[in-house]
Amino acid sequence: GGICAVAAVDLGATSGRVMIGRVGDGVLELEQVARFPNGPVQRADGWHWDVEALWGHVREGLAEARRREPSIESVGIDSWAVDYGLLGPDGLLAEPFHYRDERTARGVDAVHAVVPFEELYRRNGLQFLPFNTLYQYAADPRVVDAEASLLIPDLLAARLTGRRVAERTNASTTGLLDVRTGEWDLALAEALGIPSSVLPPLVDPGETIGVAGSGAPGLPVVAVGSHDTASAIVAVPLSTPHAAYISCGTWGLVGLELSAPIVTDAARAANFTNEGGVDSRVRFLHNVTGLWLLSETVRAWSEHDGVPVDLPDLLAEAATVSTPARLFDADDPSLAAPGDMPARIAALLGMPEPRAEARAAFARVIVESIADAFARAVRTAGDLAGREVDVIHLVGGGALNALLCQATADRSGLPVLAGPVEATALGNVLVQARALGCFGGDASLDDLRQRVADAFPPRRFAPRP
Ligand code: LFR
Repeated sequence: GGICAVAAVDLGATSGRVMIGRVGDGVLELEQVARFPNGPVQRADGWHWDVEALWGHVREGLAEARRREPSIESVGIDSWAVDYGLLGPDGLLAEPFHYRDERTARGVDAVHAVVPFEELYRRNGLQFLPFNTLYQYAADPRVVDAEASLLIPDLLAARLTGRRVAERTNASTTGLLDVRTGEWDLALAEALGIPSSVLPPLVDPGETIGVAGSGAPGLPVVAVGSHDTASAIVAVPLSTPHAAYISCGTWGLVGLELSAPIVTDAARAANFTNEGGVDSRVRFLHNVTGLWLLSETVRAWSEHDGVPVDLPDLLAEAATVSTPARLFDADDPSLAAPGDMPARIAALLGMPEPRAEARAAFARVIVESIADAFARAVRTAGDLAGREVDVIHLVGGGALNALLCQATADRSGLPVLAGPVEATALGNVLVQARALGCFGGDASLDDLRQRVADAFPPRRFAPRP
């Protein structure tokens, strides 16, 4: 058969990229066309995303992708979750906030005063994260003036196509979807003072959102798992029915794929979430603070030194020091906001900030602390779901970090199968390709994952005693 080509836009919290995906018989390939930095930008009223810059990069990336591969048939967009842009008649009412902006704390109190967390959890099935969209709305007076609120991938899709929709996997992270029906919980929205008119019609991965005008003229925009984690889980080459996954980038999303949500008291107490997956699967997982701890630490040291500190070099050196005796809780809320990361970690460890010669040992403590939190979350997921987990698949940028993969195997006592690194972009590509009919007939998630396993055999880390 022939080869299908699609374009995937994948925006992460620290970088974004545009890729060409090629899919056919025995073929699954990515070609990176553009890669650009992303991150929080500080404005007078707090941390924001520079969505205009992102939009510029996306447009240029798509144009370049089509120059290189004129047969591209569609485009799919994914990004981090929860953040939104409010739209009025002339476009954005304001620059979108970054979920790490502290204003959300006010929203938490306001929401819980109306609907206690226990009840929220029963309704939306989400772990408590202070930046879940419903808390952000409660801290954002402009939501009542908006015509619509669109999550980041939907915002870009609307710029391309003119259509305002809410892709369902990402919508599940707002806190306003009913965990049982997957539909907007309009009664909850009303109780919280969020006009139902701002909540756009829901679409599922695989549906065509519309055809792009300027930006990518004539190209259909296909909904994918527009929550980056939903796309990543599509491309986890799950090797056993009892496999756990860790999607490790800025965050480490640790959990299981289920066919029905778990909203028990125990799941709530363990702060496990039931996010919506592609093909109506449930992403039962816990957010562990992931590579953010390393990237923010390296950023602080680079600023301090006035020259960039190289992360791969640092990790290579960290691998040579002995396993630290003391760890910190990677989930500690004090580590969420940008800035000052080495100082905050040192405070948790009850020690002074490391001098230059102790940086590798400090990086080792960070890696081991992340691995420890990963291992605990895998255990908890298995306990809550009544599954004997037998292997961990670690995908995303973290799969490049051999020290982290080995430490996760050692601390969990389970084999870690690392890769693919570009799981999110692959999941995006595969869902588009399936929608285009490139697989001739219907392909199940198992079929898609088999293609990933064939094209990107994972690297195995066996647990050491
Ligand atoms: C990962 C991710 C997580 C979400 C966090 C904030 O990139 O999408 O799944 O909890 O970012 O949106």
